[in-house]
Amino acid sequence: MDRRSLLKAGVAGAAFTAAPYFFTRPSQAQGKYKEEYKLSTVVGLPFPWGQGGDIWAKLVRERTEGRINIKMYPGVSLVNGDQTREFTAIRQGVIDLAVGSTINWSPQIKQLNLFSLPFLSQDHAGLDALVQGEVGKEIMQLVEKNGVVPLAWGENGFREVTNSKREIRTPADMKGLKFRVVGSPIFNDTFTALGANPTQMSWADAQPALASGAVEGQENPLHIFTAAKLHTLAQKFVTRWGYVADPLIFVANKDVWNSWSAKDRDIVRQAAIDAGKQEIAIARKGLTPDDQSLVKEVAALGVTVTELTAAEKEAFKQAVKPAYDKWAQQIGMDLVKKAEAAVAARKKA
Ligand code: X2X
Repeated sequence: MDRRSLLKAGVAGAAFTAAPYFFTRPSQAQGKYKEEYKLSTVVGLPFPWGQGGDIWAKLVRERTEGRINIKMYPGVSLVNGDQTREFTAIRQGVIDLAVGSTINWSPQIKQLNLFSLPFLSQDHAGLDALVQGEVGKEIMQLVEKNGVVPLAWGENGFREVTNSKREIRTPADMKGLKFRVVGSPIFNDTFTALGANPTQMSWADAQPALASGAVEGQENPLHIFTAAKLHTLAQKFVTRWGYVADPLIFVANKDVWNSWSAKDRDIVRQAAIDAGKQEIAIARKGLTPDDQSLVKEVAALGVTVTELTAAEKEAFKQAVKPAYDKWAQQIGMDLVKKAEAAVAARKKA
């Protein structure tokens, strides 16, 4: 073959192999599986959240007999630690699968701020009433409408306020304290309403900022407190105000989802549901009325743990009302009213 015919054959070959790409895109074609699927989480194995991701990956590997191989990428490393970009990256296919917090995806889906309305969900029964009822269904539909396939619920947990300076028992105790808050502006508004001084930053940046004293406090579930050893980052005071609980959502990128057989989709969905249930149980361990072992564990670290009376909680609730009302409007009053009614009608344990 001379050069010219070689070239022709090459071009023809390229055109032939490229053709299916234009029609179906290899990553979307059913039956074409990747060697590895990337699963994003913010925190890893020592945390209930990371365990949820790990359980999901293991169940899928077992039940698909290795057809679907999931690798976990904690620290939101696929988006360089910027958790507020995670949802967009899932939609775009940079991330195949994720177990993500409603807080981190709320910049893209404003209704997810519902769970960050201060003092809305109140207790585990209230949170269950939200996610397992009409409200949860509507939220899942919104995730789907935003281009990502929702599969199951998990839970990060009730976010307790901690700091290095003093015991917090009243809103006045928060005055002037510098807090790291998560990446949704509702947290700025809530902490500002309490007279505190909030700064938004990623979880990755939060830890050095606490260590250096650049910020004095933060809010996160107690499992995050112990697993991240926040007492070693000067956090000596914890107040259990239970103002916000962030659910987690197990999701898949749409093209990845469509590339799997119906049978494998069923397996992945059911595995997410099973992993989510297990993860929620892990996230609540030591924080239920009959088992307060995690609270004791935190106290045993030399940390002052403050429990609030109903009246003391009410004072915080009143103080944050401007932030609640402002964000209720942004989220949509229909959804907020539904959520308030669901919580009010909850079955108390
Ligand atoms: O950044 C946080 O505080 C964390 C880990 O709880 C979330 O990702 C919402």
